Amino acid sequence: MTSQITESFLSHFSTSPLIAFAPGRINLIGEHTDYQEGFVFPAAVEQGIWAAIQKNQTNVCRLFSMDFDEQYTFELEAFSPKKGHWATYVMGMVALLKQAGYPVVGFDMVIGGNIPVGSGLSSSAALSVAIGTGISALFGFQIPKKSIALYGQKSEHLFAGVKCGIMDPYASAFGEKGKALLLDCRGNTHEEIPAEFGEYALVLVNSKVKHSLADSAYNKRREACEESVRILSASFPGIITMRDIALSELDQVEKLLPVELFPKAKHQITENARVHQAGKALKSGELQLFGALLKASHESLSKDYEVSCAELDFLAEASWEMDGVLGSRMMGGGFGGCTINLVKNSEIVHFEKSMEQAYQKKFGISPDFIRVKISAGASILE
Ligand code: GAF
Repeated sequence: MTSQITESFLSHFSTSPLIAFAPGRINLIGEHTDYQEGFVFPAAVEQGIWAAIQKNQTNVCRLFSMDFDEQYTFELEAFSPKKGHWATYVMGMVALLKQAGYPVVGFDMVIGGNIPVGSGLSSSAALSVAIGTGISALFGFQIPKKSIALYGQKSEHLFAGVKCGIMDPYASAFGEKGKALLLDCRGNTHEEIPAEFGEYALVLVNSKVKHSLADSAYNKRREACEESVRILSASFPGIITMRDIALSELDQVEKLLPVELFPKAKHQITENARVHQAGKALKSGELQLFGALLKASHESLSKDYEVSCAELDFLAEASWEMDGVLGSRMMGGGFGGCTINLVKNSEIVHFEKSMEQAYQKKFGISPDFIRVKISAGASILE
């Protein structure tokens, strides 16, 4: 991919670029908890976004997207990022960097990647992190990784309209080969835990669906949590987010919240507990327990948090029934995208064949399978 990006850059701009790479991410467990300052357990993957970049001695940014085969140019003195266009991610990052006082001047950029579209591996976060990493290196800004992740999150809020948490850009920026990041989304610090699964491996099944309500439902879940915190703070003084409620307080929470809010709060409280249990299980090699936690997470996301869909439920449930599968759950924001499955190496071929047949029969869609390799975070390629 690196050589294709370089070639494309040379053919469009005829100078030698610097190349930044930022990976997509998976999430082992801890879903929809990041925006409530909770705990998540993501890791970077080998697929990602490449951004080739070079100064152009003007006040204009000239962009080319290999995926869209499209050019886009904007003036640094007057530009307005608009929702829904790939160039918005570049303009969004530039706008935030300029606002923070970084003296960005004109550059040329070619963007390309190999993250399957709609797979839920978070190509948009990888895109922002690749752009931020590239700009930082090109102009010698030395922007800390955490700031790049935070700008990526803010850009998504402001210009894509999704009130996402920090997990995706953080994992893209901080990923480590062979390690998952147990991330505390209050203060944004992490512990690296070796992602060793012995005779098992992680396989993603891409449902190839993305239901249209995803973005608005995502923001609504966030609002429901904020409403619960407002109600609960009368009885739990000092709480800031759902992360401040312990598992042992669940019964009390049930008495205080209206019936429509309690299941959402329950997911937050139990999912944070599951992340810690999963971290311990992975450290001690208790893979059966780890798999059981994946299943419990899916059930909670589907029944209580209501962010799954028929396709994801079908894939997870079919997986639970199969020999050689320790666990399975929907991954990411939901309403489509992938399930993540822990499958015995010797059973992967059988697993993929059976899932393909069953899913095709039920939904008329042939799913994609991605065997995941946990890889390093963003970098400048030599
Ligand atoms: C999306 C968001 F971008 C993340 O911040 C996170 O909330 C995730 O959905 C759900 O865990 O990927």
